[in-house]
Amino acid sequence: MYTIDLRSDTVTLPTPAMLAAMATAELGDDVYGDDHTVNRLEALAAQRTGKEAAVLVASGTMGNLCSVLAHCGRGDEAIVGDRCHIYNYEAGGASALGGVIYRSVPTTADGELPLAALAAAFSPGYDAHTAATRLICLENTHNTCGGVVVGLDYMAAVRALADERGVRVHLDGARVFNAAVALGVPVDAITQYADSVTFCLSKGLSAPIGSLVCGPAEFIARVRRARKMVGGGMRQAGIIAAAGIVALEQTVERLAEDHANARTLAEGLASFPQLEVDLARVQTDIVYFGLREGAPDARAFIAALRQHGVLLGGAGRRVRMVTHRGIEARDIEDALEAVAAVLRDAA
Ligand code: TLP
Repeated sequence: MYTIDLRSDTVTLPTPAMLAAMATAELGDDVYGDDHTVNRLEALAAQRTGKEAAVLVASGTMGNLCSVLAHCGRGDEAIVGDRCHIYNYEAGGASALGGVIYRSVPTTADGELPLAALAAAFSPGYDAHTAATRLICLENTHNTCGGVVVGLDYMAAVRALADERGVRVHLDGARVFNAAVALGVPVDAITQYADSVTFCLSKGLSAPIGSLVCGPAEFIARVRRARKMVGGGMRQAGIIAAAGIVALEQTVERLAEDHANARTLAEGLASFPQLEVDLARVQTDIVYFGLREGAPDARAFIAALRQHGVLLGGAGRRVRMVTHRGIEARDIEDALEAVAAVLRDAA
């Protein structure tokens, strides 16, 4: 039985062009700044995101951690959305390692932190009781809101608020290229509103490992120090960077196929009365859906679909399917047939 792996776009394998580039990459010791392939990738990432500099890190989590550590000192506050990845799924890194306080504000279904809630979350700054607010973290696309694209007008409004209050904006752009493709804009049209951005090479862009943090040069120097502190100074990292360059040069436009497949998948899922799909929020490669009464709970649903060779994630009564380069239109049809069979058996 062949497997249709819809757990995440992180399961993508490197393309043949990536493997070829890795095999012939010019390498050096990157901690000395000698790996020209890493240097080329960092320059390309900075250029694409419209930032002065960039640094390669092992993962999105490491990129966000080092960014927050570079923006905030011990006892400083970072405002985060209550549904964001940094706050929920990164092991509280900046609190644990940097003494940074996360102040969470509610997240709308569109992945936004309401401006009034953001403004109210700032500490007054003049009071000896309060920690100083230094940073706002946004996420685009917003994963747990369904991979929704956070709009440019909203990003601009947050930028304006941050400037008015003298704080920085960090964008968790793990899937910011999905947002750019969905909006039909170059990625710097989004990243221009953030001081710093982390994006991932190892999700829909199909590279095996790696994320980039991009921002002002003096900030990136602090990120490099934080990266070293958490053990992320890599040596002949050009092996990874070579695949990353191919990812940026060859796989960005392809994300539109993942979005189209996700849409077909979501529309198919929406035809089952036992499933609850918010089609308006299926905008990129992620499809979250609810399991209504009459459907099994997530654990049973996931186990039953596994018997049909379909893998997905989720908990409680909410599950997630993600499309990616390993998924073709035919796989979507087969996955929908498997879902139909599982729901029939459960009835
Ligand atoms: N997300 C993973 C899981 O951790 C949930 C996934 O499969 O979606 N920011 C966002 C918005 C993310 O979705 C992720 C990964 C990260 C950061 C962390 O990236 P990695 O896994 O490279 O540390």
